[in-house]
Amino acid sequence: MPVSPVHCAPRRGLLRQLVGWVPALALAPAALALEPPSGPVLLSITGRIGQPNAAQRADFDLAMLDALPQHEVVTRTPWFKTERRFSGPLLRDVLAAAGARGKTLGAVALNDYKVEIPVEDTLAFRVLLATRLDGKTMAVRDKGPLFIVYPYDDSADLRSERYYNRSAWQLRSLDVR
Ligand SMILES: Nc1nc2c(c(=O)[nH]1)N[C@H]1C(S)=C(S)[C@@H](COP(=O)(O)O)O[C@H]1N2
Ligand SMILES: [Mo]
Repeated sequence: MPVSPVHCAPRRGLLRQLVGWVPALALAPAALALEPPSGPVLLSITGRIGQPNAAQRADFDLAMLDALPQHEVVTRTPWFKTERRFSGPLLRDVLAAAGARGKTLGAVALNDYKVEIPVEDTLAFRVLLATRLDGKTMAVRDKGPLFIVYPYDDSADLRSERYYNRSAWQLRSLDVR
């Protein structure tokens, strides 16, 4: 029996939703809706997010990032002569707080540097959304206030242009796609 397109339409919509969701890395949404920031917004997450706290986006101030579990990555980098200690939340936890569901992050920095970061990276590695360098917040002139840092000293693979390119300093926004 032929199925009319009218009958197919809603089913195709559902299927498209499932096809979109299942292979995408589903990051567990936070249990509660994200509170709005009270201080200056350092990071805006747009795109496929389930926990917005503003129109079409999840904004984070420093206090919100500090409220997430804190991690440290002590590593050499291409940017500094010596090993340095970066700290802040894991990028995966920031994405989870925004209820992000996607495969790719379109990162944009304050200097308009743009790069695409696979969400998979955030699950495979301890990718930090660094808020501090050696315990101190970073000024814009010191590549702050937010710096995406991979644990470069963990593997030779991470010490490559591929991952250095994805290490956006002066990060301002992430678009979840
Ligand atoms: N905000 C910002 N982040 C950035 C860049 C940039 O120009 N701006 N350059 C990227 C590239 S291409 C590399 S290899 C590394 C090192 O860049 P640098 O040599 O400009 O420090 O940082 C990455 N992160
Ligand atoms: Mo680069």
